[in-house]
Amino acid sequence: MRALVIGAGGQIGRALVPALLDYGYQVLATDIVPLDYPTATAYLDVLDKEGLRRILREWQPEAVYHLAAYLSAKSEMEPERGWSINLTATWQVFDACVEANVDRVFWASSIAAFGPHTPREATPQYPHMDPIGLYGIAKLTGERLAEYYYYRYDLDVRSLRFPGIIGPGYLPQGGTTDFAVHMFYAALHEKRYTCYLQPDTRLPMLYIDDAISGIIRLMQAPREAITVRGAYNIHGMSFSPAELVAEIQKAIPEFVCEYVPDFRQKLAESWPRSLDDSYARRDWNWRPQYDLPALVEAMWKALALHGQS
Ligand code: AKB
Repeated sequence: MRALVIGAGGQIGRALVPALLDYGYQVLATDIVPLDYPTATAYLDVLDKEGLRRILREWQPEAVYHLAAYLSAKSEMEPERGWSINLTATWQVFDACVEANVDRVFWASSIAAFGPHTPREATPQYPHMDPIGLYGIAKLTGERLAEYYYYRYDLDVRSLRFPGIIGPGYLPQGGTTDFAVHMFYAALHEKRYTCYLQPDTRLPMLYIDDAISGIIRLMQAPREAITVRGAYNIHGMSFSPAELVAEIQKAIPEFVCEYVPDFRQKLAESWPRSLDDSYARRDWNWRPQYDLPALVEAMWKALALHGQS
């Protein structure tokens, strides 16, 4: 199976490329940043439709993983660029994949596609969705577009509504859930952290290994099993900054966190606290492995391996 990964240098791509290689895929990893993987790599600006078409012609992948994104906070600061990367590029990827007869496409949606009138606890698969941030608006539109491409062009697009993703080895930038990764590094190095969300802001989160196994399971599922053509809800765990601080203090008691909320607070408060992921469980056997204590243990182990502690 030949796979093309677009946006391979980001938080998800860095974990997905090695996982696909382990599964025996032949992978071409692309990004605008230099990539260092034991596989073929190429420069690709996701907005360069001709470049994408050429890569699709030459590599002829069966599966495309489109991970290029401008996260929620960054999209508020650079709205035009955010819109282009999050929506125009997604549209172009779908279009180019139809032309190139790609068998399967994965792209990442987000919990940011929900809004203040969405039920925040056990958010259903098909609730009212009225995102207030530009990133979420683009993700919700992307979901509609994915379904449109499936019904109109028979493109087998699959997607997940990712919550915050926590993993070692990469400091995510430009998101609202980034604090959860940054806190680990700050606890190790500075023993203090200034959090831009209020202490009790509970959000859904996933350990990176669960995110990757979710993508792989979803993409390996038979076509007829996929009943959601927008994006699936998935849920792993929920926690607030204060709960994460308490968990980190079990290992580093001197760690202190102060709270100085900024514009990201409003985005976070419009997102779910937990999700009903029963469609994902039923359709392609979504089974996350990590709760908060397991995540924290995995992070300490992985950071020690990366020479961070
Ligand atoms: C963000 O915080 O912007 C992302 C997301 C929830 O999609 N992590």
